[in-house]
Amino acid sequence: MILPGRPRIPVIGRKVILLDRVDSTNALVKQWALAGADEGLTVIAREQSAGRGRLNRIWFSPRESGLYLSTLLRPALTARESGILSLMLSLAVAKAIRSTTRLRVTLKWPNDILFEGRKLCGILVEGSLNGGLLSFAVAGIGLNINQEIADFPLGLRLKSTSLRLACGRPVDRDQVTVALMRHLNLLYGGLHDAGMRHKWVRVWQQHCAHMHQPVIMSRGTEHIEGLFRGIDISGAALVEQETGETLLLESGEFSLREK
Ligand code: BT5
Repeated sequence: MILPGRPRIPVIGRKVILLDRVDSTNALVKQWALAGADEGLTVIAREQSAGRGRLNRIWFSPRESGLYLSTLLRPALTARESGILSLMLSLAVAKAIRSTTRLRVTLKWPNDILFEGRKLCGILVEGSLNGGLLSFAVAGIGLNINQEIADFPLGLRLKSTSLRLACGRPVDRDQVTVALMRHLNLLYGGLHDAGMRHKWVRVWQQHCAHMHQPVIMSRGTEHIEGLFRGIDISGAALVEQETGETLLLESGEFSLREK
């Protein structure tokens, strides 16, 4: 039986473009999205010269040793619901890592994948809105695969890792990529299934590196302190303040509070 909203054929990766070098796979997919490209278009590059994170930060993207992938999604979501995409991508990456290497990663809100507290993968979802609805989203994944510690710039060495460092052996990038596409498709098929989304929230929270820990959230110039109590069904963070009131934060920066 095919459930409503579940694609019969895999959507993500219907068309895959492999590039030797590009400035940013997200930037390129965004250009094609604006030109009307179909959902599922996926770009993978061996190297990025201007890989980007959130807020114009840089994603260090050396040749061959990482996976730099962006895919075009055109889900029927409102702006408010679009945070579910980061959540879905994080779970797909965690599952792909688990199935290919047996490693158990942890998740940091909103978009980081960690191993033993070090960043292994970053996710960047860039959406385009049309009247409060998402007209498309570019889902970018940067996963460190075969870097050695000396391959990272000094400023990243203490806080980054790769699958190779975590497993103690080189890891096959193609195998991880294939597993990732499979898990992305499986999860994307459940995007409009409320039961699935609740399950994703539960699984995300089980993998969360900082459940019930004191955190400081920054939103613009505002700083909000409280206990991290999990996420809602749109991926927004629930932060319980000292007053007992729980705030819902859809975006923002986040750090763990020193104890
Ligand atoms: C992210 O941003 O973590 C999202 C990164 C998304 C990268 C992918 S690669 C494919 C696609 N195309 C793109 O151009 N981008 C996406 P953010 O949460 O803002 O974190 C950025 C921060 O992570 C930087 O300021 C560094 O501190 C750190 N960082 C940069 N490169 C890293 C790396 N390779 N490994 C670990 N940490 C890194």
